[in-house]
Amino acid sequence: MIAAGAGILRPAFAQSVALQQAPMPTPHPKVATSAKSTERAADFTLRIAPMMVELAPQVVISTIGYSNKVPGPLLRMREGLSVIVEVVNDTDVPEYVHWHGLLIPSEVDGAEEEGTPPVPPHSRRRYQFVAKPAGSRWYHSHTAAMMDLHRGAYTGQFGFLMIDSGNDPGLYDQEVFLALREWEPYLNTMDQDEEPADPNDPMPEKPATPDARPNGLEVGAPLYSINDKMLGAGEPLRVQLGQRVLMHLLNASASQIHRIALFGHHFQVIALDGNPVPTPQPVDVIEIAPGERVDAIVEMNLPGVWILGELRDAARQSGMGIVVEYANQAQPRPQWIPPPTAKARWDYTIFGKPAPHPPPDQTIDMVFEKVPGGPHGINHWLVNGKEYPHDREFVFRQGGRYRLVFHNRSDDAHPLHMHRHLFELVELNGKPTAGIKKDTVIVPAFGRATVDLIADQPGLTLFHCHIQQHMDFGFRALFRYA
Ligand SMILES: [Cu+2]
Repeated sequence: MIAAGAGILRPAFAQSVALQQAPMPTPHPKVATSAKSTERAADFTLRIAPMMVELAPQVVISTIGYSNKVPGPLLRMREGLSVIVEVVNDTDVPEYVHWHGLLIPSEVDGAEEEGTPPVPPHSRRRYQFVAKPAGSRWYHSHTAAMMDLHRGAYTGQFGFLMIDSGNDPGLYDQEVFLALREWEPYLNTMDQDEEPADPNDPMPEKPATPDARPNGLEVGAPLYSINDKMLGAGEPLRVQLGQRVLMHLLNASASQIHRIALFGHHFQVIALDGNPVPTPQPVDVIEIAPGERVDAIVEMNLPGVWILGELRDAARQSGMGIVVEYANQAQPRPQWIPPPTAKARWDYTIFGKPAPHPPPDQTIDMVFEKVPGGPHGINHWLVNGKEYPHDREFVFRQGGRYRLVFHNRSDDAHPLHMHRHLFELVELNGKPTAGIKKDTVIVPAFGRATVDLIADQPGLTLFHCHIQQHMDFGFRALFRYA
């Protein structure tokens, strides 16, 4: 279990606990009788199968998960080593497991668009790759869901994947893994996670005349959890005064951006998407979009019983939170006190550094637009005026430096993800920055983000919005190498 209480790992024991969590390789007859007699045993096995999740007493949902755990087993591996993950698919449909944030070939990346073979129904497939780069990665289903809200990212098929470099300074007393999730999705016309637009936002991509067409159906959810428990239903995160707690936050949601706070405590953000930031900074609120990870250290210096939770009351009261309990506290009820609004804005650029970027070899503009309420009443999405696949429109030359300019001409924020590559933030809504390496970036409503990328991973490369419905309905593009 990686439920908060059970998942608290002291650094000295982290490795051994992780090994327990990651099942030992299981020999399978098929493998043993394979023509390749030299084939080595898998380092990890994941079994995709239907399962039940008890989110709270008498709140039990049915989903598909990995090895009967939500999140799936923690896969902890050493940077630079070759690993084999054997995936057994005990369902009736083909599946893909995507290794999010890893720099690995298209054949094993886990995306149909890139040509990765599926894990066939009631069969198995081995993914073998070299674990890199170090940091907080994750794995999840990359199957299209379309109108089926029981497939792909709507299921419990997600888990943490940590790549250790061996030079982790370990300046913390506890390490916890917190995955944010919603459950039982349904279609509605509300966009649940949208904060009202800040009038101070520059909105450089806002059109002169607003789109008057009615919005289509979005994916909402009635239930939320951190890992597999709703707020108050799981073990609290038990801490002691003066401890430094390293939190690995992951937004494993299919549809919602989340904002998280813990009254009276600061999150010292040390890494974004698993990559150390040039300027670690304390913040009161962490904003995290589907696909993103934030690593932060929290110094426990305000004894009490607190709620680490979503800023939106509706989401928090429907489960998005976890109790943080200091030792020896008599206080019975966990307290939620929202952070001061003025401090609640999230800005990636504060974690960067001022530095010039080398000029790119080529600048690629990508314009994103919404077609409200298309077929099935679902919004469709255009990249440069077209839906997927953009055949041969985006071509990298190996070794080239590319500047991608994301123009978001829609009223939603989108977490844009590039497979198999890291990019460096250059500018966000006109604010320059450098040194922040990510694989997923939120482009605010009517906003603009610019990133630089070195094309050093030959092979088909999928780019998409990490909101499952947006990806399924057009918000995707395939990059190829010349
Ligand atoms: Cu999107």
